[in-house]
Amino acid sequence: MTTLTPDIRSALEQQAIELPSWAFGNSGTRFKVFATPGTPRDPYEKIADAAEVNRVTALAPSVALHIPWDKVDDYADLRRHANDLGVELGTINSNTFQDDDYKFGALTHEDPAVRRKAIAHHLECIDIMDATGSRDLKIWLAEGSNYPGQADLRGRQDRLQESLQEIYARLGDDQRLVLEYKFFEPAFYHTDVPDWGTSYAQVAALGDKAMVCLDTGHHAPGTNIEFIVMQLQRLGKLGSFDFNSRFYADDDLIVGAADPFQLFRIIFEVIRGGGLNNPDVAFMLDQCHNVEKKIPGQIRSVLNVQEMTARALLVDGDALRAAQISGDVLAANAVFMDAFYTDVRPALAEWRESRGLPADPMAAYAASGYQEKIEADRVGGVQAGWGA
Ligand code: LRH
Ligand code: MN
Ligand code: MN
Repeated sequence: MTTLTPDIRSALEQQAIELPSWAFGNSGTRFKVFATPGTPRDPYEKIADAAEVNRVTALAPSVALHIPWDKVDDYADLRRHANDLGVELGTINSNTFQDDDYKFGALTHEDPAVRRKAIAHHLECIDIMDATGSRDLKIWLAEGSNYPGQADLRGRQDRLQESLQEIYARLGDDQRLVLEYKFFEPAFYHTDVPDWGTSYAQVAALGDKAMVCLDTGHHAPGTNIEFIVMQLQRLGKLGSFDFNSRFYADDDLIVGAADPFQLFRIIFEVIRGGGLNNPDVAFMLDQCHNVEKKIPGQIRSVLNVQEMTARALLVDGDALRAAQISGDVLAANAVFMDAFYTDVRPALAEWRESRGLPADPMAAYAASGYQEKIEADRVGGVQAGWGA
């Protein structure tokens, strides 16, 4: 069995992966949303479910909220509820994609009144962050156009910067803004923040508290995502990840499911760039569980990240460098692949047990009775927020 060195164990022990509240709600495609028994009826229940993931894995100490999906009257109370369950409230995600006023844009809109409304929403999100103790405001903009000529591409970039500056100015000293890019969808011709370069240009112009958010599902097929990870870290602007996996587009499947090797390569670059367990680089999930059970789906996800982190930590850095310097292509690749092909699951199970955690968190959750209880208690769960 592979042994995990004390250094590797210590790195794994510090690992923290933030869960998205919306992963616990019902979700689907534009064709159908399937209701799952036991789905949370409000943000309090979403947080309770997230706390279960942390209870069996000790990997998920915080929960991201999406506003207005997770709107409550009293955020300090929601925070107490989370803390009572052993978790924190994390990133606040703004939402300017479900309001008729934003049909032609929000922060980029031609009409100052619409821009004002969208900016006000972000300022409200920052007020919420003050109450929840959250550090990060995550902005993803569903803005763009469908037809050539429809929109003034350049004017929209300028207005975006102006709007972001107003939002940025309201951040507290310990708060950050992370700007997420996505190459298409819902717009199909142009998107206002389509790629890391645009996000970088926009946040670099704001200042040190603005960073880029990299969602792994938001690139064209075949994109070398780990290269982007490397570059953003070189530039000191990799603020956070939205992890998920995809076969085709923004599938939001379980991280590490579609392409475990890609996840390994990404985490290897995070480690190489000093981003692992570095608070500047937040690890988050952004997933939806359309057909599988949601809590086990999240448990599987954080375990996948943990497994690939352990494997990436196993890369023999000295041997790799020696092979790289001597130009030994195949030896370098072999060092890399040896780590990737190492089955770390037995060692991780043993290590979990040594820390008083279940060796098999999936089995521990299944045996806990929690799923049966929520399925019996909760009737009429909410959607993840899509259309809600
Ligand atoms: C957009 C996105 C963004 C949203 C989330 C629900 O595709 O990745 O992060 O906030 O999905
Ligand atoms: Mn995302
Ligand atoms: Mn997405």
